[in-house]
Amino acid sequence: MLLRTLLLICLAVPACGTADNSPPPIKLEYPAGGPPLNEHFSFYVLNVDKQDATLVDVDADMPAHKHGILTDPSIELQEDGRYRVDGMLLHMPGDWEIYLDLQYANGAVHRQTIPLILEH
Ligand SMILES: [Cu+2]
Repeated sequence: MLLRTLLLICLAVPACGTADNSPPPIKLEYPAGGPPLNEHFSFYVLNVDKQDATLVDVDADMPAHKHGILTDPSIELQEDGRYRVDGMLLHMPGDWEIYLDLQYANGAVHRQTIPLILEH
């Protein structure tokens, strides 16, 4: 919930993130038109490299329904520093959470949760 609050604040304040030396936040680049319903798709994860981290796993759940996804997405680092995630499949509409597991230089893995509402 704290992360969601911070994201909303950052969206509302144009200069957010420039007042200190913190790296730019992780961003997701979905296909044009947004993530499709019940179709395999790929997306990109941006700014992982700017945090001196490595993307080691991607997963997703619908917490309200207590279930996850039916695929095991693969991750590929691109030459431009973005990560391409293939094999994502969100099989029903509603409130999803995308999970990004980032490993930092000290070996610690931290999970970032990105909310996603999939329309009918
Ligand atoms: Cu569900």
